[in-house]
Amino acid sequence: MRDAFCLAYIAILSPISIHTAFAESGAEAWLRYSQVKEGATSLPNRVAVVGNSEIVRTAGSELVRALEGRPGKRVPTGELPNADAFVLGTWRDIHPLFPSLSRSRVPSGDGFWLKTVPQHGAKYWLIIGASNRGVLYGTFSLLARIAQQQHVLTLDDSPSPSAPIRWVSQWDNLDGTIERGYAGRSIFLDNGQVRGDLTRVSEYARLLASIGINGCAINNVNADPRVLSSEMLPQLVRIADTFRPWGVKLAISVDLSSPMAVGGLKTFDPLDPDVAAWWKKAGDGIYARIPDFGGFVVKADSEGRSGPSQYGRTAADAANVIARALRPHHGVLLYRAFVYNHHLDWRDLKADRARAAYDYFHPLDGNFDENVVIQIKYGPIDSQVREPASPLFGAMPNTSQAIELQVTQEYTGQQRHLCFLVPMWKEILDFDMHANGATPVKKIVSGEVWHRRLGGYNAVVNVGLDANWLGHPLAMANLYGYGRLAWNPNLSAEEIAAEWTRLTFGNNPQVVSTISKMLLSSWHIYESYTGPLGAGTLTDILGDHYGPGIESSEHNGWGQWHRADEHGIGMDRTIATGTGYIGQYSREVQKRYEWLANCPDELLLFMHHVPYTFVLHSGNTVIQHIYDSHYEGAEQAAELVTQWKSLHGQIDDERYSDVLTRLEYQAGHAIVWRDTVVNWFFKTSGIMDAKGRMGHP
Ligand code: GCW
Repeated sequence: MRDAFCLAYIAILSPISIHTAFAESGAEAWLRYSQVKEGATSLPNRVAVVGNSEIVRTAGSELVRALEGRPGKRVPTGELPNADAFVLGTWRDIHPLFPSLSRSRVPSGDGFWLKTVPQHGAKYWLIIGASNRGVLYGTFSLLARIAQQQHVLTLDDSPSPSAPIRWVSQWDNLDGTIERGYAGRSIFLDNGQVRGDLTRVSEYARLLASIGINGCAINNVNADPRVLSSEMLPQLVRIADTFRPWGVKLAISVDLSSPMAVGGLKTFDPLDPDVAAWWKKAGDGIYARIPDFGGFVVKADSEGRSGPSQYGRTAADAANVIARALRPHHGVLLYRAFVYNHHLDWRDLKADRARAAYDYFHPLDGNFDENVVIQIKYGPIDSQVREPASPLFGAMPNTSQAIELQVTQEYTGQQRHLCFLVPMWKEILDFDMHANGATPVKKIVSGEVWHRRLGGYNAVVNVGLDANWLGHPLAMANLYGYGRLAWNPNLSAEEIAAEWTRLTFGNNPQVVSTISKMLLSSWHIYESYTGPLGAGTLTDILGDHYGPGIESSEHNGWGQWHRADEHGIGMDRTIATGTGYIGQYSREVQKRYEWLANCPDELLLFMHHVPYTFVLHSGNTVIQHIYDSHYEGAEQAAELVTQWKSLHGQIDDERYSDVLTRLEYQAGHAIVWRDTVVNWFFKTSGIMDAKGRMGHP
C-alpha cells in the first residue's frame, strides 16, 4: 500500500419520509437521497475510501452524504474494517487489499466494477475504477440503483462508457446572458467576469458527474475573444478548480480571430507562423495553470463568425494550428461542422443548406490532426424536430467525430413545451449509415467503426440560475437522458424515462408509469402540432425560434426552406431532379430516400417536393395528414394535462403545480399552432379538411 488508507465511519439515520418538510425547488434534480436512505437499511454503515485522489474522496463523500452519515476519521494504514463496508478506490489501490480479484474485470478508461466480496467474515461492496473518474461514476451508479430499489446485495457488474468524449456545452456570454437559454442567467459568468460565487457551478458539476459527463465548455460558441485574455485566465482557473473534484474538465469556445483580437497580431491566418506561435503560447499558458484543461470548441466560417476562408485556408488548416497548441498537453479541439452560407439564393432550386457540412468537410477527411474532433449536428440543418441523420457521419473514415445534440429546446418548445428528446436522439444514433457494413451513428462517433481513439458526444445544455436548472421540471429528463446515452447509447428510451422518473419523483408505480408515458409520447406530440412529415421548420426562424411563423423560412438566404406554395410542399433533395443531397449518403441509404416508394412518411417532405394530394404510405394525402396531425397533436397536448392531473397528491405540490401550469400553457399554445398551420395550408392549397373541422374547434 503506497497511499494512505482513509476510512470514514458513517451513521445511517432511520428512514425518513419522502414528503420532506422543505419547499421543493427541483434543485436536487435526480439526486434525491431520501430514497437512498429508505433503501439502504440492509447496507453497510461504513465507507472506506482507499487512496489519495481528490475525485475518489469526492466519491466517498457522496456516499456518506447519500446515506446521511458523518465523515469519519482518517486511518493511516491499509487495513480493511473487519465489518461490512463500502470500499472505494482505483484498481491500483484496491487490488492489494483483494489480491484474488482479476484485473480483467476492470474496464479501462472511465468504466468501473461494482463487486460484492466476502472476506474475513465481512462483506465488502467494492467500487473499483481503472481511473479516479471510474470510482466516482461507479459510486453514482450504485446510489442510483439503490434509489431505484434495484437488487444490490450481490453485485458483479462492470460497465464502461461508449466513448471518451462526453461533454456538455453552455452558450453563456461573458455578460451573463445565455444564447438560446431558457432558465435564467449564467451560473458561470456575469458582467464580463466569472462569478464570485461558484456554488451553482459545483452543483452542476456534481449533476454532470452523476451521469458520466467528463467535460464542459462554458461559453458561447459565438465566442468573445476576450475569453483568452490574460485577465480571464485566473478566473477560468477558479472554474476548473470547482469542476475538478467531480472529474469534469473545463473547456472553452474560442474565436479564430483571437490572435488579432486579443493578441495584437496583424493576421489570424492559420498558416502564418506568428499565428501558430500565438496559439501555442495561449495553450501553454492555460495548461500551466489548468493541467487537466479539456480543450477548445471552435465555430468558424459560420453565421458571420471569422474563419479560415478569409485567408483562402481550409477548416483543416484552422483546426490543426489550434490543435497543435493543445496536443502536447493532451487537449482536444472540437471543430464544428456547422459551416454554411446563410446568404443562399432562395430562387435557386439547386441551392441547399443541408448539403453544406458534407460539401465543406468530406473533402478534408484525412487532413485533420489526431486530436481534432469534428463536431457534427445530428441533422444537416439545425436541431429541428425532425431531420435525417447528417450524411457527414458516414463520410469521414479518417477523422474523429462527435455528435452535437441540443438539450436546450431551441426549436422544440424552449422548455415551455414538454418534449423529451431521447427517442429522437435514439433514432439518429441507431440510424445505419451503411458506410462500411453495419455502421450506426453511435458506433461511428464512439470511434468503433473506424478505430478512432477519440470521438463522442457534446450537447448544448444551457442550464441557468433558475433553481431547477432548465425551467421546466420535466426538461431535466433530457439532460439526464443525454448523459445516459453518451455513456450507453444502447439503452432504450423507455429505460431512460423510467430511470429518470424513479430518481426524480420516486418509485410509486403509478407515478413512474404516468410520467414515463408522458415523456415518451411528447416528442411525437410536439412534432404533430408543429411540423409535418419532415417539412423543415414552420417555426418563426427570424424571431426567437418559437411559435408558428410559416413564411419566415421562405424567401430568404437562411436555407431552412419548406417550399410550400399553392401546389405542393417539400424540398426536392433527390439525385435525379433535386439538390443532390441524397447523393451524400451511401447507396443503401440513397435507396431509402431517393424513391418515393421507399421514403418514410416522416421524412417525405425533407427529401421530396410533392403535391398536396400525394398519397402517403399511411393512405392519407399530404394535406389531410397536415390537418389530422395538427388536430390530433393539439388533442394529445390537452391529454398531457389530464394525465398529469391524475398524479395530484402523489408528488409534492410545488413540482406538481409548476408542471401543471406549463402543460396547461402548452395545451393552449398547441391550439395556436394548430389553427395557424391549418388555416395557412387551407388558404394556400385551397383544399378543405375532409373532416370539416376548420373553424370549429
Ligand atoms: O441554431 C443556431 C442558433 C444559434 C447558434 C447556432 C450554432 C450559437 O440559433 O443561436 O449560435 O445555431 O449552433 O452555432
